[in-house]
Amino acid sequence: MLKPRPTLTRELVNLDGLWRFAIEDANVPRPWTGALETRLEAPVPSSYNDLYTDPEIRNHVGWVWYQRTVRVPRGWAGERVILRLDAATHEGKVYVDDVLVARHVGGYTPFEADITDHVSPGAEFRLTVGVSNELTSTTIPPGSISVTQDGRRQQTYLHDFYNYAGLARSVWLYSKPERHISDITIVTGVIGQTGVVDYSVAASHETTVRVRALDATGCEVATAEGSNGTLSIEAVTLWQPGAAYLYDLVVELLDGEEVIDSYTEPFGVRTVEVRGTQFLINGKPFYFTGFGKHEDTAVRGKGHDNAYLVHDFQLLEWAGANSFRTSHYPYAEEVLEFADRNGIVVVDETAAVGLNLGVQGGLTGIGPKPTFSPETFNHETQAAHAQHLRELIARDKNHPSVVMWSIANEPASNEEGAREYFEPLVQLARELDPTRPLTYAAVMFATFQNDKIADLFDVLSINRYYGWYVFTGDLATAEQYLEGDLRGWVQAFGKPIMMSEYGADTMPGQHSVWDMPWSEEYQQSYLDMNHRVFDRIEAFIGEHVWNFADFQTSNGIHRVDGNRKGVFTRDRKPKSAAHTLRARWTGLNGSKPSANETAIPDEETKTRPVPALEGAK
Ligand code: GCB
Repeated sequence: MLKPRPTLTRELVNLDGLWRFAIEDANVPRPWTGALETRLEAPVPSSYNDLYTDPEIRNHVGWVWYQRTVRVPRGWAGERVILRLDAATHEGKVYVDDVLVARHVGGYTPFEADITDHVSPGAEFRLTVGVSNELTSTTIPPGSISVTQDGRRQQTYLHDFYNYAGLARSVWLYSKPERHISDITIVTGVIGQTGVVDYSVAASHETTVRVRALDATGCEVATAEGSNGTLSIEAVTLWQPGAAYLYDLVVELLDGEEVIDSYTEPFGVRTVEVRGTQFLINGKPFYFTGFGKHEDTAVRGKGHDNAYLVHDFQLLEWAGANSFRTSHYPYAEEVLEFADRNGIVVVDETAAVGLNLGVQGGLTGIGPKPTFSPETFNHETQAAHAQHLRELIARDKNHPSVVMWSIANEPASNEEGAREYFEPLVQLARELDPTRPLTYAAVMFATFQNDKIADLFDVLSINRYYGWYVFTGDLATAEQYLEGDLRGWVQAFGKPIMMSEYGADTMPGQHSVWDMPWSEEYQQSYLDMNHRVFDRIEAFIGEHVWNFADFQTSNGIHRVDGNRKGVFTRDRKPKSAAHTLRARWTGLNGSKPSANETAIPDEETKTRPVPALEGAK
């Protein structure tokens, strides 16, 4: 799906700003038919949850309504007029005056409506958007809704981060010609010094397609005709981690010599490959350093904010991080474009977090019901998951920064039914994008002995909290178990392995000379312990600390105003651990620390179950 951009033939109006806002009111059954009766306004983009002091709004489960008037530019006669919402979390309904023009399920991917037949150039219309925050057993991510004794609806879910909702990304109105480009796919390769750029263009009508590749200075370096083809760029400058270089693909639809539509898609020339136990970018082994992140800031929740975008990337660079995972949902497109321009590598994840009833069983990992069954997560859930995968890949396929898809976070990959659930999704992802490796982040209960899906994937991504949730405060024992665990995976599957989560909650200002959980020193020692183990494992390809910054969660006795595993506070102040990481990562400079195999534990350490997890399926 093309991001709206102003071009020679397309114009773009940004609809961000303050919109009228109200939560659904049973007395106003059709709020889109007139002016929304409210004294509230909500900023777009922003989650709405933390804006107001009224708990009824924060705790509301169901639809909320946004409204504004929009004037269609008078010069758009004869053009198609399109409304584009970058996201409506988790479901959106869009009305132009009284007419429903779009409905979309899935909170983190864009959708559009062609509203040409409902509006007139030069005239205003009433734009009303309904957004629902409901999560059920057939949504991704999943959740469930219950009713309290006094009749209030309550939302619960199986993921840690707060269920922020609303219009957290931009809304656009744009024009495009009647005969237009509808999609572009770019896949790059390298032969010697030559960049090989396979492109394919989808268009609304059959007509001549011309493509031109421009280098970063705007000079034409290759050109071709036809809706599919290959461009060769001599003496190509590669897109490299830490050294981004972008070309532009200018795609034109022609009628004779007349350009009837034009669209420019930036791209980078790079290759990605898993070979043996290595992850190669441009044929060179790549070692991931960085974080699992969240889109999360005070007041605006998941609202996209360019100031935080720029600052977060500054902090990534400061810490020597070369990558991050979009845990646990697709991030705003601005984030990926910024990663493209700044040479930061991205593991791009779907919103499939919480497909695991085992987490309700606490550390036993035995949930009240099986995760995959007709009554729990079933074919309908899987169909929703497939749709999320399609929309993610359709949106992000041309970003050079994206080097791998993560299909899910911590699914119950150890339970019966996991293989039947995931195998078709893996197949779908490979059909949609044969070029990028696939992974999923494995939960603690999924071990190399009981996991049922790891062989389907290219990279093993492991979430582990030895020294935090288990062996709390005992880093010596944690170290042995971690090492046994990682070596077990490597031996069982022979694939590259990375740590997709490891971390310890930390209160800034809490200090101790002992191994005291929650202290800044403990977070540092915990990370050091993990790093010692990583550096002893040959097949190890990367480390993503959980989390970049503290973030808001649902209420719970494990959380103090949110999850405090951030290496930075929620307002981006470094905890001591930030300096620990900076010292290590700036020293590594993107390459793997030399493996030190001397401390291989005996066979027994690999297979000994973690006492706290004993009984886990
Ligand atoms: C996990 C989850 C992540 C949580 C984290 C934690 O395994 O993937 O979403 O926030 O643990 O801190 O408990």
